[in-house]
Amino acid sequence: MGIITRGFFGNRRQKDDENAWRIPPGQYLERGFPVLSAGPTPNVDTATWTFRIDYNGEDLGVWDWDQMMALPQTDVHTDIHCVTKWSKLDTDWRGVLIDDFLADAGIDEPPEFMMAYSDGGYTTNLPTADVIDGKGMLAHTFDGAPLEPSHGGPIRMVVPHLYFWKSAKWIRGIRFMDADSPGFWEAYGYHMYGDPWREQRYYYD
Ligand SMILES: Nc1nc2c(c(=O)[nH]1)N[C@H]1C(S)=C(S)[C@@H](COP(=O)(O)O)O[C@H]1N2
Ligand SMILES: [Mo]
Repeated sequence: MGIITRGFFGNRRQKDDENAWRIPPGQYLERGFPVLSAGPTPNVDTATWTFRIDYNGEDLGVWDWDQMMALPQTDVHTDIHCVTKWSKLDTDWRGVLIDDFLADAGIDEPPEFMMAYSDGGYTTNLPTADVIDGKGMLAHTFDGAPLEPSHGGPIRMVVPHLYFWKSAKWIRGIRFMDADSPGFWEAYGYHMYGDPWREQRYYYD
């Protein structure tokens, strides 16, 4: 019993060392999946859910659940990093790339900035370049199962190369803007961009 236990933890430690290069500065390896929400979990019904892309209030595209599911579906295997210092390795997401929404709407040259907004009022700002070319998606499936409501189900944004607060849960739309503008946490002093590899946690980082 004692030998089996030691061997088991020994292997885990070795794997942790091999993966150390994947953990950005100031982060620790988390095996669970913490929930971080600024408010209560909204009850989002896929029967009435829509995803909207607009530019200064003018609609460029609107999809209901079935139309979203009819778009190309993409699997993404990636690491995620929360500003509260946990990193989780090897997460698996399935959903629709932002590229595929833009292609479906015929948007060739999107404006430079965007605000993602959610049921419940959460917002977060991103440069459009950081969600296109395969870098951002809407995910409805996590580790092969429907995304849990507490983690943003039925559908959330996932932009894994930035701190996870940029990955809006319960996403309802993205609004294109010509100039950058702070979202919810950014207005409270979080960084406007949020690159975990440069530790851009707070406004002046
Ligand atoms: N709508 C919404 N999206 C959100 C949040 C939130 O409070 N509301 N929290 C953000 C933060 S700070 C983080 S770290 C991640 C947490 O996602 P998780 O709860 O699935 O770990 O979601 C982000 N997206
Ligand atoms: Mo966070």
